[in-house]
Amino acid sequence: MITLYGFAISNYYNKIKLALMEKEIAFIEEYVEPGQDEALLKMSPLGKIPFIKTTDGYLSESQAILEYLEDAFPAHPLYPADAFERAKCRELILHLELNVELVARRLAPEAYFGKTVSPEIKEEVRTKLEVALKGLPRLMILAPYALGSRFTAADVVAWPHLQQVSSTTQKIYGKDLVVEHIPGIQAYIKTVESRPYARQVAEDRAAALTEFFQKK
Ligand SMILES: N[C@@H](CCC(=O)N[C@@H](CS)C(=O)NCC(=O)O)C(=O)O
Repeated sequence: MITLYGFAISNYYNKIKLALMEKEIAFIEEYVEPGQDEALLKMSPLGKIPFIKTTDGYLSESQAILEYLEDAFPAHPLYPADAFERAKCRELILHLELNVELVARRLAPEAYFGKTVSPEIKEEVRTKLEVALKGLPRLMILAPYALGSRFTAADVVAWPHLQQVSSTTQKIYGKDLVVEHIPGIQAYIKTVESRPYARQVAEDRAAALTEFFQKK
């Protein structure tokens, strides 16, 4: 049995939760906030979430986790069988995480945590994000899924991250840069959410977000 640690407002947590569900792997969730507590650092070296517990030990970094799940539980594959298609799947995932999600994440302190991000950083992020988002339609097929007719690991990553970036850019720039630069993205999000497991993850996220903003 896998234990998934973290919380449901995290897009990285929801990436792994959706992968576990789509692959029909038995798991339990344990609520953990990121931090620098010694006990936490033994399980997740930088104190980040998500991380998982397996029969062999703890594992952090969502992409390492996703690929571990694919290797250890080959049923219900999330990666294409063909080597080049698998590489295209990884290419899109890297682009989404390195050039889009991580760039937009610099706005999170102001968007979600009541802090201020300087106008210079907002401008720099906007320029980088627009270049990265304009590249996505060159990689995403969106017919109906990210890479074509099959639901793959690329969807497990694109769905939570693009929603997060949409929400962040609406809060900081007053407009959704994802919708602006990726034609068809709203229909795509709806298609993913027509899948029962994605719907479940979305419902859990909405409940966690309500609780998070009530606490603030
Ligand atoms: N590269 C990491 C990113 C995970 C991440 O940034 N998680 C956030 C929550 S969404 C976190 O733990 N932040 C606390 C921190 O950065 O110290 C992964 O793919 O798992």
